[in-house]
Amino acid sequence: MEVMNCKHKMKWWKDAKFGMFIHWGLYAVLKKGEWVMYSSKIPVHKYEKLARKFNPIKFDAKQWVRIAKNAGMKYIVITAKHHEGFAMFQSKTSPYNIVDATPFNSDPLKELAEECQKEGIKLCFYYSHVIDWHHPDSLHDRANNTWDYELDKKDFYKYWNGLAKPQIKELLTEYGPIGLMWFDTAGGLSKEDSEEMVQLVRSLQPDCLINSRVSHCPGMGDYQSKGDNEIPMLGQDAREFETPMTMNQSWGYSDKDQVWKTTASLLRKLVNIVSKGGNLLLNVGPTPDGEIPGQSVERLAEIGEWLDINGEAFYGTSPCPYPYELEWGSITMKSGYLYLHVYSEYWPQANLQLYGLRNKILKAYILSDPNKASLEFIQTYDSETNHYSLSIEVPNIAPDKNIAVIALKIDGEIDVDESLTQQPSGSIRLAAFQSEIQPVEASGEKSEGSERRKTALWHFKVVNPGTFEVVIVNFKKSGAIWEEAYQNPVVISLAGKKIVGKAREDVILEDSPNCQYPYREVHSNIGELTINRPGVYALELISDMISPKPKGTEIWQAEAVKFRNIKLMRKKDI
Ligand code: H79
Repeated sequence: MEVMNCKHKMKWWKDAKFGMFIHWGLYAVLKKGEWVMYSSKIPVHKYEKLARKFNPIKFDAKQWVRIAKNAGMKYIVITAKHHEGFAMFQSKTSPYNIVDATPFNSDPLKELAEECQKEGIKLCFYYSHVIDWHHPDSLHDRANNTWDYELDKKDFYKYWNGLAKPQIKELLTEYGPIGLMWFDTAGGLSKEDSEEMVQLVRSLQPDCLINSRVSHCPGMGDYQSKGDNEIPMLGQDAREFETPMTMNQSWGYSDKDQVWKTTASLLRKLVNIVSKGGNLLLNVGPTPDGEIPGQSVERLAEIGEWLDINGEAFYGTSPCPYPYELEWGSITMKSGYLYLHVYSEYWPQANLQLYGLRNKILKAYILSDPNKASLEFIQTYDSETNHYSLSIEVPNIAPDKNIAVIALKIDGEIDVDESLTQQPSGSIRLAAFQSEIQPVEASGEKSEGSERRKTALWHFKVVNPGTFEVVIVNFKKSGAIWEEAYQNPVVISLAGKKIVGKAREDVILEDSPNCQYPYREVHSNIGELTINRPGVYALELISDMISPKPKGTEIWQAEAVKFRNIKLMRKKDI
């Protein structure tokens, strides 16, 4: 019963796919993002004075909700209280709130609640339940206000019972039905206290969802919040997930930060996340006047235009049925349909090829074509290699400047070859999390002084043999030192051959659909390997950078360099 109930209440969120995150608080006045109080160690008595300057007369709930709705977003998560401790709602628990402490003298969350209700958008609240730099007793495991308060004088439960819990109660009783409570940075919170918070939310609004960041203990809440700006690999998460993401590099309004992702880049990330079974919670940071920045509004409108045309391949879809990411884009599906989202830069000259689809195709067409004109296609099967192949004839020019969707009407339930298979272009992608990991000794290779050194093993199917360039893909955090991560050469063995190479920063991708600030995608060319005939092969990697799956949520983005996958790029015939 409990399980069914749980599935049912997740449905709106599962189908929604796309939500708006809003970071708005007193910090907007200083225009330096939401961490400014901490980074500049601003004393409480001084920071409190910002409230007198906070008068967002241009705030218009109707307009905000319209911007979200036109973008194709189905829910809004707004910061009711961020780490600064200021309540952006009328709170009886503390006068440090937007109604009692500012000249604005009005409750924006009330207005948003009414407008969202009218427009069919789910309103959700972010609440910083552990970090609170204003309250003398809040206690986090690392980010505390130590310039005003002494850590050893703190009585955490004074904060927990005196502010956090009562404010949660206000938020869940005064604003109608709330879709989701979004918690953040639970560092140091005990399992019992996290569970108490979960129970409190459940007791007040049983249908309200809770994100996993309510606790640092793995598996809590209703779905997995990925790390800030983290996009997982296809199949990596056993639970439903959501990526919170910025459009520039900041959450709260910042006048300095003008590093905006393009609409094309945002759309690729959106489709990529949805094809992996996740949701995107895309952030805007309104100005101190109460306006969503124009750069955000423009991009959101363009995303909305794309979704107006291609929404069928997006809302209510299931993730890609393959165990590997496609090189030309992403796949989503619905009963009876497979949708191929082809990024315009990978639009093929004549034919789009897909391996491993066993279903008979009844019709192929471009989703944006109002006539749904049929595209020609050929399906083949090679019994010797047990290999299915599909080739679709497509127009020479991509029918969409961002992402063109090819709809495939299929016969029966989706049925694909789920083995790791080489892709039609010849390349092979092996994701870090898909490998079997062993201590290095097991492979007979001597450890070279690094405790972290491990062996990873993959098995995969090769259809077109040849000579391959071996590339290791990593994400590197801005400011990280590469050599500290890769202290030793990597060793790769395949088909009886072995290469030993130093992983270097050979190619840095400025814009990857999987990676963004504060990380960049780095490719390292290790060397060449030849595979002589089709078949199933094993590849073994020995490296310092192989780690078992991370537990819990990576809010702090602790890893300087993350090993992501190995790519074998087919260069020539044998
Ligand atoms: O609300 C947004 C962030 O403020 C919050 N999560 C998203 C959704 C968040 N809380 N903690 N963190 C993010 C990680 C903090 C990283 C930090 Fe820093 C590194 C804090 C201090 C050093 C970044 C760099 C912020 C200040 C300097």
